[in-house]
Amino acid sequence: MSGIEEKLREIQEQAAEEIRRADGMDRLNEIRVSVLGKKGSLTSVLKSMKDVAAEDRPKVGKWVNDARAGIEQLMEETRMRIEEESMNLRLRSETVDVTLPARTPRRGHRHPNTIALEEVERIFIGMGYEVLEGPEIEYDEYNFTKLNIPANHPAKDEQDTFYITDEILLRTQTSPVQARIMEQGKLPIRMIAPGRVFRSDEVDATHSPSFHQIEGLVIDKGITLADLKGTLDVFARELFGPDTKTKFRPHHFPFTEPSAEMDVSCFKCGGKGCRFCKGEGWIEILGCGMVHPHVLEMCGLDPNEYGGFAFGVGLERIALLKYEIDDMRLLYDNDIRFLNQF
Ligand code: 2U9
Repeated sequence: MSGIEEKLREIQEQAAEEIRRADGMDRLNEIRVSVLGKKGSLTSVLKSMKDVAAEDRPKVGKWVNDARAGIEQLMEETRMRIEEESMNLRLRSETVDVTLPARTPRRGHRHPNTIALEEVERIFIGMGYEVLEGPEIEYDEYNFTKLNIPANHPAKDEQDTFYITDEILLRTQTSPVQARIMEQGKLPIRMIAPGRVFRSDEVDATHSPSFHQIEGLVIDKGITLADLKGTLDVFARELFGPDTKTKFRPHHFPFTEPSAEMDVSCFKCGGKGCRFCKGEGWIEILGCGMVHPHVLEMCGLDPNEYGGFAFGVGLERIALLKYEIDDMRLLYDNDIRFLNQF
């Protein structure tokens, strides 16, 4: 009997020593199995109870239970110690120093086309215009017919494009947006329509099969050529500086009558003539005119009651001029060294 008591003390002492030295939960579980498991040292003592005299069993049983309770308590305390230590370790290693300066993200910036577009939009919004958009894939009817360019008209040749079917094409101008707005019949109209347009052109320094236009349209009662000139004069001064002068040269467009092209005095030399304006003193900027009565009719308006003016400007042309870029292809190359400059 005293042999059992001795054995139990030994098991308890050895277990306690091992538990104290345990450095993690895995080791602690190993000890648990080796002492309290099915083939564990304490369990084998329990199994040998059958050899103990019946009158001694309660006492021996109590020793075994006490030893077991002692080991279990020590294990529980150790488990808590290990978990606390590993939590402290994690807290220390995962500390975030909130006083460190943040990593600065690489900022992108606006493309010269976008800068120019937003500048033009700002000017017209300031004069009470709406900015409206429409589909890039259009009906031939809206892109050409309603704009006074019937089948076989020579202007259709100049504006050759990509046809999807006989009736559906990639728009060659943003004018169909205005035609659609006129048809809705909500008057007066004061709008600009920016967007991508397409032409069957070869790529060179001044041409691309896809470029952008900004067209404008004003429709109301009593609109005159003076309104057109005054509006575009303000636009030119806002865009190129307060000393900018404008010049209107007669021109022809199928959708306006009369029509004109507008030049601005060279903002480099002030009109004296320099390399930038090729010695002219003037730079061609846009086309414009009074909306053709036939176009008004085809878009559902009575030309005796309503009239207005329209204009169209190439966005890339504005960007090239304003930022003194000499090749349109640079705008589409996506070379970050080029784009970073604006
Ligand atoms: C409607 C009626 C009239 C839009 C206009 C121009 C003159 C023009 C060109 C400038 C250079 C296009 O980008 S470019 O190639 N545009 O000269 N556009 S008047 O006239 C309209 C539009 C819609 C219903």
